[in-house]
Amino acid sequence: MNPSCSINQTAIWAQLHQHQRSTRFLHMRELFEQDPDRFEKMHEQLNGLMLDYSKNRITEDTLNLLIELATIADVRGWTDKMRRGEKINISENRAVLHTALRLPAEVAVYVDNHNVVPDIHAELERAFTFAESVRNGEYTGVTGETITDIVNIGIGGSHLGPEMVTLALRPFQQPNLNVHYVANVDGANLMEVLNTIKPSRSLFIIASKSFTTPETLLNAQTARRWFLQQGMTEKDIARHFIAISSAVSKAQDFGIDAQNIFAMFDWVGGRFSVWSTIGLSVMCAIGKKNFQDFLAGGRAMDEHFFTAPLRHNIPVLLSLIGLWYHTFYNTTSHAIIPYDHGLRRLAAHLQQLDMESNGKQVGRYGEHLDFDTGPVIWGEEGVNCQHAFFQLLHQGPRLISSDFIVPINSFYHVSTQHKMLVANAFAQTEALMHGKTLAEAYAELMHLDNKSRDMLAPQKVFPGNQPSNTLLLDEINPFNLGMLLAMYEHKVFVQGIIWGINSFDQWGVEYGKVLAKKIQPELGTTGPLQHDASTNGLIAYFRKHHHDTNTN
Ligand code: G6Q
Repeated sequence: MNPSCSINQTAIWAQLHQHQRSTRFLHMRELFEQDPDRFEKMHEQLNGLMLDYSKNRITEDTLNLLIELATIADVRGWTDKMRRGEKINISENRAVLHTALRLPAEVAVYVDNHNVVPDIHAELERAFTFAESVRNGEYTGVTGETITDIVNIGIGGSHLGPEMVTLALRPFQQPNLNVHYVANVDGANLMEVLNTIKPSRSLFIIASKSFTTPETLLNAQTARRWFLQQGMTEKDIARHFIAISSAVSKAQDFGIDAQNIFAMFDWVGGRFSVWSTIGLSVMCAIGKKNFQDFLAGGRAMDEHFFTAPLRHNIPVLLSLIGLWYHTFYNTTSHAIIPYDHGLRRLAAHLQQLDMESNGKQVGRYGEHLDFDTGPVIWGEEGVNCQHAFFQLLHQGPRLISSDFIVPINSFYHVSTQHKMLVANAFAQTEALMHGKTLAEAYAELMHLDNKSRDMLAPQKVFPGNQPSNTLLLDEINPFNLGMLLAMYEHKVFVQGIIWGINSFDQWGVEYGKVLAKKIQPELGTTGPLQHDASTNGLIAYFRKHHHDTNTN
């Protein structure tokens, strides 16, 4: 497609709008009744992962049109550019190479004529060696005690991915090693961790690609001060504080020993960085072999994404179906519902991955995009959410798509509970799709008098036709989790390509940061304020009522 031609000016775009108008009253119930093979035709499998996308408001024609859209948007061409290391993050003039992080050592990928794969492996090996020495007790604190607590201080991409993966892979975790995550600059986050750990047995990982993120640096300084207040010395810091960063000299300025700084690369965005040394806390938790399996899972999904035909390509299908709703049905949100306690932070990770990547209304060349793009991603673990927001999904007025993520086996020997969990997941997707008609509701209320039936029956109607994808995983293990995360990365990428968005920058995060820098000193002074009346009022109210408890 010619860069000057926006995707919404193409004929296929108009055809999709027309197709939506002509199919929007189709009920999925009918689609299933008409075609008993619908599941057979609309599911895909890759290793231990199976995607059932049959419960969507789509027909074979819809898929054909969407695939044509992907072809016209040159999804294949952009994918090749990404994997070859071309600088597709145009606004920051950077390559986008999270897929290279998952490559075997013998493959070469060049950025500015330099093969980056040996660098990746050298740094990963350093991190693995370090993690193993912590795990096997060789790396001790200054007193010779083993490390029992790892505190990862980082935010955004330097937090969400590692925390989510660590929680998800708890059954693979070393039992005598606790991994804590501190992201929020709200002191409660840090203090709640510090109150439970012993400095001589703790290792702080300062995870910051830029090493300039104010929240992370302040938390790191507070942790360091606490460490010294507990009777440790400046000299001990080198043993108990390490860093992951692409700004090595800044980490050194902070006081971190050069040999304890693990490098990150310019061409990995924070939200894609869990596969890199940013995953050091995960490596400490689950060990080298498991982390390598996690990378292998990501690589298996990459291979599938790069080579499978679009019609059978799992990330592409998810992407196109999502885009069908967001752009052509104008839906605003998409729910992520993992039926797995370990995946309870998955929605938070995907929120960042998706919303920071595609929450944009300006295209990669600076043009305004005159159509709906990135959805609001939200979600919660099942079954808990059934007792909370599912009411709105079943009977609310909005079309909301969801992904149900369900492991077939649990690591805990709780088969009875697990079957109840899975039954609930399947039941929800069935109910959301099928719904209940007024006639069916009346039929269920035969025992009541007419007046009560007239009052109750409409309230018991479920419109149904609410779409969902179901992803079944054999179990949540490192390999399958790697496939799952890489799948979502590619899903987001494909949508960004079709919408014409640069999914790899995040200018929207900057403005608030600049204003916070201005407001922070104003909170502690009495000088004049020059914001809008609301912001002035809030600052003045804070000044009046805040009790300064600073011990800095
Ligand atoms: C992610 C974003 C952002 C980033 C954090 C932390 O893609 O870039 O969430 O990860 O702002 O940045 P640092 O790692 O540089 O501290």
